[in-house]
Amino acid sequence: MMMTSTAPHRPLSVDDLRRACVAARFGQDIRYFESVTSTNTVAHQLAIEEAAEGTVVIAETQSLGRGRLGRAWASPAYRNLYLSLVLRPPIPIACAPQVGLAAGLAVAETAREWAEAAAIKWPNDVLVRGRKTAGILTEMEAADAGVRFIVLGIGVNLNSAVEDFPPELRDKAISLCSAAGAPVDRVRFAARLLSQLEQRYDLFLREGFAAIRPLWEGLSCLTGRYVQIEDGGEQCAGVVSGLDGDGALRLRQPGGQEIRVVTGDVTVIGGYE
Ligand code: BT5
Repeated sequence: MMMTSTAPHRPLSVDDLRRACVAARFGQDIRYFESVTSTNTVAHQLAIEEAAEGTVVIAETQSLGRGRLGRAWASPAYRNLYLSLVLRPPIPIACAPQVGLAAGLAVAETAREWAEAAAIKWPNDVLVRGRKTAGILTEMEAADAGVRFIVLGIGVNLNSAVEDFPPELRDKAISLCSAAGAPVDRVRFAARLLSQLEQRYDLFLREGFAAIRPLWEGLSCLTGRYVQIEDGGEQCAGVVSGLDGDGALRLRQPGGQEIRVVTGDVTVIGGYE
């Protein structure tokens, strides 16, 4: 049964989610809201007020859900997951993007439990058949040379029907429900996601990005593809050869030389077929 936009609004049972997270660090403290501007804004404020690592903010909808560079994140109510997590990794600032990559791995791994075709698009989108099902926004607060805290914002389209998205996203976005052909239990998904995030974050802290990298590359949908990258008005193109040791994307340019890309938006030339 496919859900449509006329399906009844059913709030997420936060008590069930708390019970599912009882033995874990992530989700020990869950703050649940009907509506916020952005779960990242709420989590950022909590982090400033010394909220513990693993504190989670979840909202049923966001009036100002955001992506990178001030872009908007469409947040239809009661269908999906809009979640932010407070992290306090004892790492230098330069390693902060690796936390986002480790989180992207966890989101993709969780999504694959519902839709096997889910894959990661660098830096940390999750796509199913070339359409975006999840996005991650990593916002960091620095203290001297280190990280004071990171707010990891994760949006996952779980039960949105095509018509729940704004028109300009209808051929670019997809929910796991549409991909898998069955509604997704939001509490079960959120509990699995928090558990997987904790596992991959702990692996990263214990063994470094070297332990995340091969797992991440195994789920990448870009390796071997010809891509164009746009970063603040600058462009480059080449065939993706993989991830560098620090999480930068490696590109082989038409002339043969390899370059590293640290930030930017990737477009696959010729699509994903
Ligand atoms: C991202 O940015 O993909 C990061 C999105 C993070 C959203 C979460 S929700 C919980 C937390 N609170 C927040 O306020 N944010 C985080 P970026 O790579 O810049 O991609 C943004 C682009 O994705 C937009 O410009 C649209 O093209 C597309 N988009 C917007 N909403 C979408 C949706 N629901 N599903 C798929 N694509 C979407």
